[in-house]
Amino acid sequence: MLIKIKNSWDLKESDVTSEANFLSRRKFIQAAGIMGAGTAASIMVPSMTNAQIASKPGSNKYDGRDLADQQTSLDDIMSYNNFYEFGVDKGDPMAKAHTLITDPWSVTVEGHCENPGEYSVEDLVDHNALEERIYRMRCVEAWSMVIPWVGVSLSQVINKLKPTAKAKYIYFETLVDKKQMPGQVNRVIRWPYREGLRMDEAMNPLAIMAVGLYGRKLTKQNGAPLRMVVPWKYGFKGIKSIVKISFVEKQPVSSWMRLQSEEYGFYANVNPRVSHPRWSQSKERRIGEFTGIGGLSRQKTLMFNGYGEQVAHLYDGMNLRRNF
Ligand SMILES: Nc1nc2c(c(=O)[nH]1)N[C@H]1C(S)=C(S)[C@@H](COP(=O)(O)O)O[C@H]1N2
Ligand SMILES: [Mo]
Repeated sequence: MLIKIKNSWDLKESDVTSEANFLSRRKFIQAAGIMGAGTAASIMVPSMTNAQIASKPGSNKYDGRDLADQQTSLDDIMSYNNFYEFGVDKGDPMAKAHTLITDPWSVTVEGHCENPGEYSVEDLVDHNALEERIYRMRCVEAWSMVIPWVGVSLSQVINKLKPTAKAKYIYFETLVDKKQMPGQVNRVIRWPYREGLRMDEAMNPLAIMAVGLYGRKLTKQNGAPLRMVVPWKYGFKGIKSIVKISFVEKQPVSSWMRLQSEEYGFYANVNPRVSHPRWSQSKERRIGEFTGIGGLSRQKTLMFNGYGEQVAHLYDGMNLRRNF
C-alpha cells in the first residue's frame, strides 16, 4: 500500500528512479505530461516539480488485486469533482477553483491538545515524510476512482498536536470566503463545510492528510493545499482545503448530517448492505472506465470499501445499520 517518496517536491524529471516499476513510471510520466500525452487538464496542473517515487512491488493491493494499474486518469481526477464551495456541478470546481488562494495558508488548531496555534501546511505535514498511497475512493453517489495520493498519515499530524485525554473526536472545517469560493453565495450547505472522525478512526494508519496526487501538489479542485483522505468511508468525509482542526469531546455534527440526517450519518462507512434512501449502494461505476458495449463499467461495492481488514475492528460491537 505504501510507496515511499524519498524526497519532497524538488526533484527533477531526470531524478525519477529506475527502481520504479515500468507501469507506475509510465503513469507518472504521463501524469507529468512528459510523454506528450498531456491533455488540457494535465497542462493545468500547477507547475510542480516532480517527486521521486520508489514503488514497492506487490503493494497497493485491494481485494487481492493490484490497484496500481487501475489508476483513474489525472484528467478525470481533476475534472469530475464534488467541491460545493465552487458550485454543485461536477465541472464547477475545475472551472472556478482558480480564485482560491492556497499560498500562504494557515490552519488553526484548537481544543483539547497541548499544541494549539496557527500552523502552515509545512508545519503540519512533514514534507520529508511524504508517501504515495494508491487508494480506491467511493462517493456516496455510487461512483469510484483510484487515486495515487501523496501525503502523510493523519496520525503523524495528530501526534505533533498532542491531544489530551479529553479529546474524543477530531473536527475539521474548510475555508469560508465568498470571494475565493464563489459557490458559497449558494446556501446548499451551511458554510463552513464541516467533518469529523472519532479519535481511533483518525489514528488508523489508512487515514491520511494529503497534499498531493500523481506526484504533484494537490490541484485546487481536489482540495489544495491540504485535505483528508479516509478510504473506507464515503468521499464526503474527505474534507478539502482545511483551515481548522479542533479536538473535541462530543461527536461533531458534519455538514451532510446537518443537511440530511436520515441520508448521511456521522460514520459514513462504505456499507453496500445499507442503501441510501434514494438508491442502492451495492454497486458503483468506475469513472473513466467503459465496458465493451459502451456503458460505464459497474463494480460490486465491498464492505468498508474493501479495507475491512484494516478497519473493521474499529466498529466491533457497533450496529452499522444504525450507525451508518
Ligand atoms: N470542503 C469540501 N470538501 C469536500 C466536498 C465539498 O463539497 N466541500 N465534497 C466531498 C465529496 S462529496 C467527495 S466525493 C470528495 C470528492 O473529492 P475529489 O473531488 O477530490 O475526488 O470530496 C469531499 N470533500
Ligand atoms: Mo461524494
